[in-house]
Amino acid sequence: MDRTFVMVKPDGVQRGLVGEIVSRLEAKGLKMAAARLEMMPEARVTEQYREHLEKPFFPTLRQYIMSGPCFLMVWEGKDIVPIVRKMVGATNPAAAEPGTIRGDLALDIGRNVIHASDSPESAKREIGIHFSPEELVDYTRIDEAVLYE
Ligand code: D4T
Repeated sequence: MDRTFVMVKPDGVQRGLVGEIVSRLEAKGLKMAAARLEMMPEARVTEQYREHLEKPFFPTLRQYIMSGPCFLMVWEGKDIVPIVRKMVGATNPAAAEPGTIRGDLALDIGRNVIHASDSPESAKREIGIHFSPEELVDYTRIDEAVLYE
């Protein structure tokens, strides 16, 4: 099974969207492997967004991510990285298709509710930043036998 890192950002937590987002991923048939609500420390914000450190929007992005609690998760499923990116929708909610999380639940690129890893390599890196191996729970979902061919 493949894994991805998903995070409900502070605007999503404050707006009470954690349940809606978890529901969509669960209903798809994906399996939650870890979850934690926390104020993300600056060192991990910097590590998470290291490709954006020099971008003009980085200081406001860091401030936004540290403005309140985030809900961090690891999810599992076959080909999960592109599947979850599709469910999340375009970075700018104004361009995100209806039916996607950002298309349905967000308006502004600087308040786009959710993060999901963009490649299997990023997923591995991001899971390693935020979770220790012992925090990843290994179990079988009762419907796995009917979810996959
Ligand atoms: P994240 O990483 O938050 O899931 O978003 P994406 O993977 O969809 O998009 P990204 O890495 O290009 O952007 C990271 C993060 O920065 C914010 N952002 C981005 C912003 O505030 N202004 C901008 O112009 C861009 C490009 C939104 C997401």
